[in-house]
Amino acid sequence: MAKQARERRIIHVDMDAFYASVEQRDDPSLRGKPVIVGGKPNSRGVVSTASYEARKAGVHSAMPLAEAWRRCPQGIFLPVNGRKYREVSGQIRQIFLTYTPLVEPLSLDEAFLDVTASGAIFGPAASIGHIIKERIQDELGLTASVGVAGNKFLAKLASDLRKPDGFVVVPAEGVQDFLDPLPVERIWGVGQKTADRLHRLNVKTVRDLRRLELAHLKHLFGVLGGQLYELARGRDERPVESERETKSIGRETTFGADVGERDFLESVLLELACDVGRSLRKEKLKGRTITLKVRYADFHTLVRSRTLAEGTNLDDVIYSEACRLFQAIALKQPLRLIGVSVHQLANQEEGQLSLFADEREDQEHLARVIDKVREKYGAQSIVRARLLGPTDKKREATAPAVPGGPSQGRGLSGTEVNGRVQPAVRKGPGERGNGIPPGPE
Ligand code: TTP
Ligand code: MG
Repeated sequence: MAKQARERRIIHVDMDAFYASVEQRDDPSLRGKPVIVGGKPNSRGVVSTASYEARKAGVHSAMPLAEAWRRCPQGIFLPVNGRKYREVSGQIRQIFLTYTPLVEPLSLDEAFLDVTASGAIFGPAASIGHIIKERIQDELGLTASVGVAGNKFLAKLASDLRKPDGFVVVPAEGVQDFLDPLPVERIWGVGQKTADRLHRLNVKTVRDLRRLELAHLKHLFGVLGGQLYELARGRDERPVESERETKSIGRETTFGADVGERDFLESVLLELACDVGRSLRKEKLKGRTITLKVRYADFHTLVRSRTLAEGTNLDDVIYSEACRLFQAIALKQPLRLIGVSVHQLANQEEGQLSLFADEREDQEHLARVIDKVREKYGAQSIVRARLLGPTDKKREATAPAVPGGPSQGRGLSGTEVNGRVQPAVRKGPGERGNGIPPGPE
């Protein structure tokens, strides 16, 4: 096992303050300033990211915008421009693919690359990592932090170690020296609770952790104990999985003031469903499971799903299923958030078995035509009658998906396209970002 870990060469690339850096790149007047991406400071959403200048004031991702404003009143607050970040993400991906087809994106700004087989053409992994970093700087005007190591766990740790603009190589023979001084919190799966328990055992660093025997660790932490034992020795055999599938597409909205009227909420659902339908059609996908998420004023959150006989990407179907789920939910308190997502995705050509194929094809054709008109003349060019009411007046912000949320979101505001917002996917989505399934904490 250790042998295999030594043989592989893995690169982990993570862009620095990604959304904020793109904004600073595109508007030189923002450079060197505390930029906070997420929305207006007086809205109820959360910070997607903050430039390193704003981080000095204590602002960080997932912090309520109002709190960010308190901490950094001089901050420049910007909305989330998902389309732009996706575009840059695609350009970064193209650079990666020059060096290996084995690219596993974890989110818009982060990926693992397996370059084990690339050495003969492009040289050692460290050089490839270095060139990638330089190309991202030269061609895209952005900084990335890069880690190079024998497995995913170490490469990810390495890229994070000297952020921003970091470049850390963990040589095969230096793994233990690299790991030993690090605090145990750096190990995947060690959250606050586990760290506290380890600290009580006087285990503060990875070196301390290695003193605990496997049986003892398992006794203390169960499955996680076995994992800690391996990771403390730098062992991790997870392969780099290219073509990570999109697991869901969703939209959610956080209201400026809590909302209790069903009628209004249903019109919001319609808008969200239309948005989800459009994204599915754009990606040429259909999904079988429709999921509704609501969050009450007290933050209690409910998720309800329904699975259909066959996949859909039609706004009306998504909306009517979401409504059906919504009607079965008691509005015991007003809502602060509502969202719709579609899971169990497949290519839209697959599984066309319906008895009502003709009718469905007509609807799909109509949806495509409407998408085209909107693309050409703008989203408001065709609007459903139901949405012509005053539905917008209460909506203030669309909450940024927590990367790592229910699926792997793409980190869009209010959007999850997972596989990375496993509730805010995954990478909350399931703990966004580390590419490792959510640990026990
Ligand atoms: P990260 O890579 O976690 O953060 P970052 O690139 O902004 O900063 P750094 O890596 O230098 O620490 O996330 C990438 C993008 O994903 C980030 O720019 C914005 C988005 N994001 C959210 O929308 N919500 C979140 O809670 C987090 C953590 C990130
Ligand atoms: Mg980043």
